[in-house]
Amino acid sequence: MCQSSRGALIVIEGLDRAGKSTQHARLCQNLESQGHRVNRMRFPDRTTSIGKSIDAYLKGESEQEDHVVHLLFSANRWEAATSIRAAIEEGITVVIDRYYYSGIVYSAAKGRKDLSLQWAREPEIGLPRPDICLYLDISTEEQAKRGGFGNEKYETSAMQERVRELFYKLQLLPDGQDIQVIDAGGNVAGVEKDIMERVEQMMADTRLAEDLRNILPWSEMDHAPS
Ligand code: FDM
Ligand code: MG
Repeated sequence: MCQSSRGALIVIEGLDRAGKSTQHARLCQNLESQGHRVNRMRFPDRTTSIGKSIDAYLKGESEQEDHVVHLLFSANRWEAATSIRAAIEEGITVVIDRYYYSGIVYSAAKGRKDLSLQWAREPEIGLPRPDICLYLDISTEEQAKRGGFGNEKYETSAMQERVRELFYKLQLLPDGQDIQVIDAGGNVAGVEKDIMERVEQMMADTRLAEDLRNILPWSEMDHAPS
């Protein structure tokens, strides 16, 4: 099924409780059972020293200025960028749970004038650009039904509401051309099938014959609202 020798870069995004971890695991298994070599990743990667600072911040164990923590999240992707590219060049498909989309919207959701979506996106420019971003969409009601949030920094309904709005806004900006919205309100098997179909479609796409792209400034992207 894979049309080219390089691997694909696939991102799963969404609000907390959308089922990202479950679908991430299933997608990886499904790709492996089709014969793909797969690297599983997630951001933040809490195992590195930058990741440990992020972890302490999210757990409320340390304070960070908003721009500083934003740049730590970005640096946490940059420290993985070389290995992502190397894997993909080697023919391995990299499947990531959260990426720069979360990076942009969660920071901008703090609502600071000096931390806009645009500002938040700048440090991401030059990172490997996903071939597809599957955005797992659930309603506020469904999110509430799935049980309470945890105790981490951003797990409040006010923050989730702003994050939801900004994920929608991002879909209307040039990044939207990389995003496919998945209705994640249904049962796990149905969502899994929807995701697989879109990934197979993307892999059949000739884009995979080209080299992996980089994240570009908005001004250099086609504006194609999805
Ligand atoms: N998050 C995640 C960010 O604020 N910026 C980022 O760049 C990334 C990758 O961290 F609230 C937020 C999103 C979430 C929190 O993520 C921890 P996990 O997936 O729950 O570990
Ligand atoms: Mg979480």
